[in-house]
Amino acid sequence: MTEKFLWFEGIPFPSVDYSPELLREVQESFLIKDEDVLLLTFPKSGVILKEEQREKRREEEKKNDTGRPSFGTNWLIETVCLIYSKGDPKWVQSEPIWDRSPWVETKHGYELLKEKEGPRLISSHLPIQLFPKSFFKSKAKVIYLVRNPRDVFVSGYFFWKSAKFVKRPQSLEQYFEWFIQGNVPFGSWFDHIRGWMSMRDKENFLVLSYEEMKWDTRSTVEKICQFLGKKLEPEELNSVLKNNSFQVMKENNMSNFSLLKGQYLEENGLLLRKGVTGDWKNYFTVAQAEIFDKLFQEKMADLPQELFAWE
Ligand code: PPS
Repeated sequence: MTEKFLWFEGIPFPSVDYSPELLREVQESFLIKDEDVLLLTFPKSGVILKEEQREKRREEEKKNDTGRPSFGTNWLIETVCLIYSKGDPKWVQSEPIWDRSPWVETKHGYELLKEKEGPRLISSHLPIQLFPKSFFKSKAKVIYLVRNPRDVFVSGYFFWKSAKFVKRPQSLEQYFEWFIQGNVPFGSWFDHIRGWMSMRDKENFLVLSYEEMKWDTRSTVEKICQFLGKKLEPEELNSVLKNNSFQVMKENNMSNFSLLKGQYLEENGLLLRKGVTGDWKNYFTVAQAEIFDKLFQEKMADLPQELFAWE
């Protein structure tokens, strides 16, 4: 394992399963088909939260303080797989998550996807400028998931420091510097979001958030079903909700990254760490919170602020 980054077009990538040649080939030659479904995120991410949704959330929290699950890339993949299997968990329990919805930018995923027949689920952390060019002429549906970047930062710190295929942060302070400079895997969170948000008004583009999913999982799954044109019976929907929960997914070896321990991850490496929103408050200093707020204002001021209503 090489604990460093692979730099491509000014962006740091993991050093294992990625190469400059492949990243270029994916961008120039990979063919996205109209029937594909693309699940896109900045790593460790989790929408658009309107006032009525916030109100609903407050009511929900009053009723139910049970720590319902919150959304990350892999939660989205698991959820879509369960929607495709109508809530039957056999598929998610028998095939690794990275084979069910392969990462197009990895060697493993790229090879698998080239061979896959029919409508494909495709995952990616690529920023928009490196995404396969064929997508921009296709009708493929995209679900783009966002999460409070402060929580993305904390989640990323704990994950990457246990990973054997990236330059590992030595401290939270160091990772904070890297994060605000965009020197973390897949680059700047701000640039990633700004790039992909330019697509937000297209009808084949659905923006969701980790926060929305946590506060109203059922409605969010229903929204995904509607977007994908999938109809679930009530008991099928209940089974999706049961099997995509934090606890069930944490115990599913096909989804919890335990298969990566040893070669790629330290024994203490966890994909499903806490699964909550607002954990950043346990880690940011007052000074860091101020620096982050200022940077957020500078970088995102021209985007509609209701896109980022996660507090
Ligand atoms: S990756 O490796 O970048 O693709 O990671 P990603 O899946 O985007 O993000 C990992 C965070 O998502 C949380 N997660 C979940 N939360 C709730 N429920 C479920 N089912 C779930 N699956 C993944 C995971 O716990 C990570 O967040 P933190 O804050 O670290 O717990």
